[in-house]
Amino acid sequence: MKRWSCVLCLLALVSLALTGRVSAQAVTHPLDPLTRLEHFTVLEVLQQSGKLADGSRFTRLELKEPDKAGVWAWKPGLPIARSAEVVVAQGRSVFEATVDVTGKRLVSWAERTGVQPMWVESEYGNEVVGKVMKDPRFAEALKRRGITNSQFVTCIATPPGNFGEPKYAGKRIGVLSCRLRSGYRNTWARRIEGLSVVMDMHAKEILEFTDDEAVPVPAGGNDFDRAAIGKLREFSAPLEVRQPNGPAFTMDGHVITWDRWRFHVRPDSRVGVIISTATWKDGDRERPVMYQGHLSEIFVPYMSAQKDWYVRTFIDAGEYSAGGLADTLSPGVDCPDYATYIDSVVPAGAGWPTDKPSVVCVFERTAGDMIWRHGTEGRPQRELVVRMVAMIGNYDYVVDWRFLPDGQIKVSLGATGIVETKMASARDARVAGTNGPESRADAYGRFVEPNVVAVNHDHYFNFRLDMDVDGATNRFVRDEIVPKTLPPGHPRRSIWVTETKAVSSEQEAKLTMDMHKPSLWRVTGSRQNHVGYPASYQLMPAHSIHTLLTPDEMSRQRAGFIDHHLWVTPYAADERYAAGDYPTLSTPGHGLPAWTKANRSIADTDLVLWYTFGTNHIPRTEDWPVMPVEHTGFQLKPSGFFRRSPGIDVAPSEPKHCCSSNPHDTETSS
Ligand SMILES: [Cu+2]
Repeated sequence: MKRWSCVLCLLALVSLALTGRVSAQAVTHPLDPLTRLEHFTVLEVLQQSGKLADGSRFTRLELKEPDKAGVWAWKPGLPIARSAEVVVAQGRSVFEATVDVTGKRLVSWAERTGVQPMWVESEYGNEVVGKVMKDPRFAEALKRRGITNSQFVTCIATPPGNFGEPKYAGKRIGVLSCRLRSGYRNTWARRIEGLSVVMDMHAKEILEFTDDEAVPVPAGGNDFDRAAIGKLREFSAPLEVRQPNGPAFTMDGHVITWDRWRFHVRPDSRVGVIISTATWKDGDRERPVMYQGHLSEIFVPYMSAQKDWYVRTFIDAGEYSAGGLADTLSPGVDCPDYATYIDSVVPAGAGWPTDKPSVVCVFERTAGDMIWRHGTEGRPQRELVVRMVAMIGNYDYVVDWRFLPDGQIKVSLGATGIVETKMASARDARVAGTNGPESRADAYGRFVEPNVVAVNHDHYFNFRLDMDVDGATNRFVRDEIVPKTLPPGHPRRSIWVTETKAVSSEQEAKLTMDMHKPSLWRVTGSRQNHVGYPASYQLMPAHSIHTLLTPDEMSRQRAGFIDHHLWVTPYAADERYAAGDYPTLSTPGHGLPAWTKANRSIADTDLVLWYTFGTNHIPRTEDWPVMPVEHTGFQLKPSGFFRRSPGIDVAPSEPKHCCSSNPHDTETSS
């Protein structure tokens, strides 16, 4: 029996090595994503229940996670019960359903009132968009801009947020965004500017049509593909990272084991990728660190007051991820060519399972750094990366979960893609010698071309971190770093000391970084280390910002999670998205602000950290026409979790090309 299972293991490994790909075909863990077959089972159950109507739109069809305690207790070989959570929009109504996939039956079907479903792909080009494009006012607007053929124009409808205008209350409002597509691949700098059209996506009516200033579309030429760039510069020698014996991690279904780490990876249509049951093997014990971690929400408000621009306050993950937040990754571009890929299945608008290949890649890397060194002793750094890239309109977000041999988990978030640009009017245009050194538009963005302004904006990200440090019962503590003055006569006047404070309620745990009042944020478990400290993990922020939008700004209220860098809540299975389940055209206060109103206790319980970080993006000419990846992020760092430096026993690497510092010496050294 044992021998057979080993043979199967080997076959699985060989097939992984040959294909470098994991597809959701077999269920081997309770958190595995729904397979294509299971997806069909859900559709069949819903169809047979008679709940579906013509034109039902699916905005979610995913695994409904089993009970958390059951997942921790689960062992290979034990039965796995499968369920699905489904959100279906029918006309103006939203229904939430739970389907028992194993038992093939509908468990629940309930209408969720007062919310709007996620924007689905078919709405971008909804027939009301076609209606606008056939409207004589549209032809006139194009004509004013010197465009005689609307065939060369592409328009989409997107949700404009919610600014509390009573006439739009409860309506499914879309605003038009058009670009000239003739001649160039990159149409982002070819916006039809000054045209503001509001549409009712359900009634298929044009509610408002304003054509302000007819700003000409720039002649173009912002392509960045190889053909457009011309001669490419090459480095004089190749640089390769190779893994001739394959990766040092194993993938058993969706469970990855690497070094001391073991965790589960699951693609998810809304948040891209979910890391679950992360444990560290400490001797014979598998010590839990984190039950689950994932991106929870994104908020990108633009800083232009102009009529067709102020609506740009995107709550991206919750508004736009219906087709799957994660984009397909390209080997050699998005991930090293030796990476392993994970495929996903996402529901198309009509619910049909759609394969989305290679949405997550897993690979090891080394950048020539060290885990530690002293004198001639040291150990090479190496890390395991789980990557997904979300492409949302013009922007691409690279989300890396990085596992290190010293017990750290780092999350890097890289923003790249194309900055959103506004076509500058004649008054605004930066034409040398005509408008002086500063133009009116400079306050709202930076010129990247004489007629093109890249508009200022923020990027905020919220991550949900369900920490389980040595088990589910945890405590959140702050180590405040406070100055201490010393008594008269002491040669030193002051030092600083730490004061550790347990934080016991949700209100107390709404924290904002302040360089003048620094503190460490830690989650402690019930286990004590050899010197009596509770084993803990620290959430360590990196660079971030705090919002400058005023509290009465409705877009800020709709993305209320940006009010604090950190929120801590008691675990609740249905609290997953920082701006609430339905941020599309939402009213203020959903998600974290609503949940924490009850001021629940977070003392000695199962707790969840919600970390918000962000950047003010003042675009540079170097961000144009395509932006080099800008990284930010955070880390989860062991603190008192290990009795000594956890990277101490990593084996040193054997130098392969010893002692040759001169490239001309290679002959003698090899
Ligand atoms: Cu940006």
